[in-house]
Amino acid sequence: MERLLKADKIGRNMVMKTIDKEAIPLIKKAEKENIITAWDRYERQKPQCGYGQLGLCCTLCALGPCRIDPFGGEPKRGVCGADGDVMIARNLLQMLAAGAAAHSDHGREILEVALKTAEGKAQGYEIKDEEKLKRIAKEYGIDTEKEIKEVLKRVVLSMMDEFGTEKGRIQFIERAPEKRKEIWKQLGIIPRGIDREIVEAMHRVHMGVDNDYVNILLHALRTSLSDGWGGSMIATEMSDILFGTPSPKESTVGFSTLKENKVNIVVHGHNPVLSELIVAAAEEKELLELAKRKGADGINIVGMCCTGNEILMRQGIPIAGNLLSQELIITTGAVEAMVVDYQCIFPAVLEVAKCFHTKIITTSEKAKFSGAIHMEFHPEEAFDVAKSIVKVAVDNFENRKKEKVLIPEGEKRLIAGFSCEAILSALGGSVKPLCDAIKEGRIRGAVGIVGCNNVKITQDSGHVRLAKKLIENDILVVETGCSAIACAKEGLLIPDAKNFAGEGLRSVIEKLSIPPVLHMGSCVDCSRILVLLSEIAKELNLDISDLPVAGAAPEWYSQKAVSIGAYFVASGVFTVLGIAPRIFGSKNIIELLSEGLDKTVKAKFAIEPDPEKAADLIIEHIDKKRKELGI
Ligand code: CUV
Repeated sequence: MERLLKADKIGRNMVMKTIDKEAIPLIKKAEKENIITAWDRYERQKPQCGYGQLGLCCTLCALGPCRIDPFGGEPKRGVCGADGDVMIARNLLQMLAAGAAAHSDHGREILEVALKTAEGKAQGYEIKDEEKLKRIAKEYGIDTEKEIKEVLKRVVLSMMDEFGTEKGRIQFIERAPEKRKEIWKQLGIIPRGIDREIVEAMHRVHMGVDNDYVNILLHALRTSLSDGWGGSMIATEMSDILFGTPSPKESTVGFSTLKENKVNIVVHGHNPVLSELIVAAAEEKELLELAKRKGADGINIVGMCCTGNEILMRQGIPIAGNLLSQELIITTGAVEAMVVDYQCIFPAVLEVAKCFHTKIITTSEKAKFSGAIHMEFHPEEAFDVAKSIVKVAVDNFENRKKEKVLIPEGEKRLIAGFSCEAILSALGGSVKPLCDAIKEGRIRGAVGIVGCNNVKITQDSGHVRLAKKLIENDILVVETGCSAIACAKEGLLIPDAKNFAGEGLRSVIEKLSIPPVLHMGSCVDCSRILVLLSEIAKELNLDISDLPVAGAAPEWYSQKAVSIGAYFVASGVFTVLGIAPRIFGSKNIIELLSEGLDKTVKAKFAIEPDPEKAADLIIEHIDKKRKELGI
């Protein structure tokens, strides 16, 4: 409770919206032109509902909405009789299930495209990483001597089976260290199938089903594992097979990646099956010629959020911003089209776009926005649709009003593309040099900073301050999602950022010519972090929970982040959250998610809104683990 109040106080006193320097002229422009952004809407929501913040509000069924008095008075129970523990646990599981569903459904769509590719029915897709396909085929026990498209088809069908799964145990679980699998087995939380766990979660939160908060939260862990080691891992691996496994690429970041003299297209959302083809379509001669005829010097694609991370990691396409940048980028007046698929897209982009010539183009049957142009994407005619989308943007260039354009200057460099394969290759083929550096203390530990932006924290400040303090203390940082974009804007994703690193870490990264903060990809690529941790643990013959590592989500907002946080902890990673989850109405649940989990899965959550203090907690944890290992 005390922590939550503290977090809220920080929220209320917040004067600064962002530390992104390129965002400031755009925020001023928005204010001047009366363009409403998420920060304004947040102000208008205040005070946010106190019951809701504590998790003591239930809207699951029509007996309610119900609420519970947090001070022990009446009402103590909802109409059905649920107490605060059950209410909070059910709300949390429902939130997590939505996040796991989002990641996993994204994974399923990649499989659908891959299947059509294997059958020769998809337009514009091919197998880019045969070596990886064969490696994964072996994990599934599939014969790799067959024709490559046949191998792909069999792998895809086996992965599709993971969703319903008859096997009763998803395949990639086998990648975890033995000790970890044993813990999951003892607790009975090995995921049986991706859809199964998510559907069961929705069943359990139905009124009158699971009324034991411990049991509900155990299933939450199982559901999260079906995401991290299931849906997300499948999304990552199959994306690598279709679009190539990322390797280090130099690019640029920020609003300044928009070009005044070019047609600017922002791809926003999550799934690379769309953004990859938009990038390819923008290279088509006829479209480039059309752009020229319209008076533009070319077509400029920039990414936003995780679909941006996907094309940045594989193709070096510039990344314009993260979650809280999406309205501001339209405010530049220089965006011909914002093309979206799904997840993390504010409905508000439509409203902002009304003030400019920007067209919002939706592409997914499951994610329509009223008022947007809908151009549906299907693998069979994907490249044609991609070209039509780019054409809409090019045609729109002549509607741009020069006097309304404001593109901030800056353009920071970054290096992205650190897949596990890329990290291993930088290390000379095995994790051993990294393990040695950890043992010798040149690297004190490693931390994965992940997740979003949230209006409750000055944009990017949580990610950047935490990352800076960690690298200063010789802790290697790996990042995904909006976190990686935040640190890129701050110049932490280039080898020159070694100047922010402590002496030990600097000596290692200098030798490898890598930055102190490694961009590992999009949110589904948090699964890469699991694989890397497993490799390190196996090399040292330890469990993940024995390693001097931690996770952090300093500015998280989304349901997906709940799932990521849960599978980090369930996989043995101590994880610090910068935003309080809605659990403070139950002492039992606070106790369970901290000490209770520590006793069972050997890792726990901590909540700390101040990034400096979060870093202290992490350093303390890492030093404790080092001591236990005698290093
Ligand atoms: Ni990509 S990290 S807002 S949900 S893109 Fe979505 Fe994960 Fe950023 Fe968060």
